[in-house]
Amino acid sequence: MKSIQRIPSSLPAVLALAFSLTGCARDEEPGPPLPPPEEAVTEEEEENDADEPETEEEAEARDEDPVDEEEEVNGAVFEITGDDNMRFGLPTFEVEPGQDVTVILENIGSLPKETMGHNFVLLALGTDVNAFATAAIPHVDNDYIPPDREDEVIAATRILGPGESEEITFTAPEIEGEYDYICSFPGHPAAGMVGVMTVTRRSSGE
Ligand SMILES: [Cu+2]
Repeated sequence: MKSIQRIPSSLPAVLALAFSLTGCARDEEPGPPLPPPEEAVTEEEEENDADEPETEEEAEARDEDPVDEEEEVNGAVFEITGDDNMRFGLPTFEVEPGQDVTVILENIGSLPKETMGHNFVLLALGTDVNAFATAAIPHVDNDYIPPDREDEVIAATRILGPGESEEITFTAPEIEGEYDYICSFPGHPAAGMVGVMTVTRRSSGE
């Protein structure tokens, strides 16, 4: 029998040679030329600074002005997501009495509408959320709004499937308070797909 010698007995010598070569290379190579590290400076910051200075008038108008000015009240937009975890992306928001409010609901989930659809249903003050949610269960054909309780709905979207969105506009109630909103898809309110819209007069100083 012949034994086959696979490993050169000179392995240590090879390693030593490699090592010494590396050492040589390190010492003698000048290294690749580095690209100039400049260039990445943004120009946006400067423009912001230019816009920044606020006139005294503007500052005063913002800080003071305790009087209710209708013009300031209008035009609030809220983007609310719904997801496969049965959560609203915006669990609370605040509006002023009589304000024009736009809500854009977007279903950012991927599960099918039939099993994980979402809507946004804003309920009148004092609505029994659990009772409403229970009553909604059989009404898939009405976007899970119980027809006999539509008077308890201030505003609502339809049920949205994945990737769908809907924008609704309504006038905030005149009465201050905390208004519940829910996704009335069966099981979702109980799972936590609820939120609160607070109606309050922000500008009342004290
Ligand atoms: Cu839902």
